[in-house]
Amino acid sequence: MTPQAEAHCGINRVPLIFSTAGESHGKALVALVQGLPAGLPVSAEWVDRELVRRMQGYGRGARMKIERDRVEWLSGVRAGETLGSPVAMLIPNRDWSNWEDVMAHEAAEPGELRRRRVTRPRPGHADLVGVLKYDRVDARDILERASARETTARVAAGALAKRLLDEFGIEIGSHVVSLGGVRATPPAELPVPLNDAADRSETRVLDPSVEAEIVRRIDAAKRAGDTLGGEVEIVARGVVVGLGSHVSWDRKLDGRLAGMLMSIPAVKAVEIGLGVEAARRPGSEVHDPIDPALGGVPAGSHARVAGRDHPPHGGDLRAGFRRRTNNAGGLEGGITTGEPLVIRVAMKPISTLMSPLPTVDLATGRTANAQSERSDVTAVPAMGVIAEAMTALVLADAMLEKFGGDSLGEMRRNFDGYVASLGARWSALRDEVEG
Ligand code: EPS
Repeated sequence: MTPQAEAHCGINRVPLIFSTAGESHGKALVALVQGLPAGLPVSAEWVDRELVRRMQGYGRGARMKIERDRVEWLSGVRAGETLGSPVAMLIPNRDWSNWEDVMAHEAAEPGELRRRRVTRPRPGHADLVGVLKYDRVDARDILERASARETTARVAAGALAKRLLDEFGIEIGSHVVSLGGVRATPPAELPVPLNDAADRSETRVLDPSVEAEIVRRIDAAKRAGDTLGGEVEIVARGVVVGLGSHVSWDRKLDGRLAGMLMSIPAVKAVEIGLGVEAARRPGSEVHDPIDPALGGVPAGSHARVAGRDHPPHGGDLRAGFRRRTNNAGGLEGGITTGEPLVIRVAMKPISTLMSPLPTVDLATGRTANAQSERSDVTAVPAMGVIAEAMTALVLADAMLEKFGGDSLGEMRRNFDGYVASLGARWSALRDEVEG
């Protein structure tokens, strides 16, 4: 839910709301998405493709061999199109059959729940703070929901947001820029579509020269019972100028993106454009000169999505008001510039260590080694897929905020009208210069 989702004069004015439910070893995960326009073509195949991408990556644990994440529609879709009503999706947990007794919703004997109790909280996980806050004796009551398994439902919701953005020529992709301390050097011009290239590698780096070293470090961390973090870059191309707003703090798109991305489990930092480096350089080396000589670029020319050769709409996303560089990462004043959005997200190493760190045993009060649950050595490649989903949800929300519409057709008319007006403004300026 976006910040402006709060009651507005008693009227719910939120464009896009999404929520998730489900425990890691519960029966299923659920994603609920409200606010999509009617008439958006959707398919389970489209959602499943994203779910499968989230399960990939070198360094994942045994759970990913058990699951075959697939979505089941519960509501809001008919004959392959959204109805404008809430879309509910279910993703069953195959592992549930191994956990039915431990995770039983009701227990004839409370003792049944004593199996697989977690009393030695893992430093870095929500275990200890969760049991203190929620007054539980078993940290399983916390970790089942804190588990990154929940991100499956986020990716399902994000897939619908991506589908909407795809209609407007927006392509969102990601690639790993560092893992386990090994830094990749991606090509200066990123491939289009980005994910076709990144998904070819099981580390999702766009630099073959470092792949073997990353794999070596993951293998070494596994042997040592350790875990690894890393950074991912998310790029959204084909975004029109003017999403988000400077008028109120809660409508600034950079704040909305950072908040949503920071909510991904284990994410500790988000950078936009130059990010932290911008703080170290003078303004003349940071801000992007605006250059009318660069002229206009047809909408959709950055994005060749869903196999389409032609953008689904005409016009100019930036109306010629282009920048020579993109240090701003596509955002000025909390508003999109029409240049690609470029965001980097940093993930700490997963907090379940097979060679565990010291902790307190909540049953005895004594020092003990933290509990080791089955987990991943690293999930940085998967985090990129999750970050794409979160970015898509923010952008879809911002598109709906600007262009509204109960149906996709109405939204498209509003969008086309805006893009045409940008183009007309640019043409009038050119006439002035030339005539
Ligand atoms: C995950 C499922 C989990 C973990 C991982 C992500 O499955 P299980 O706990 O059964 O092994 O592999 O969760 C965590 C990293 C965590 O810290 O909780 C998934 O589906 O992504």
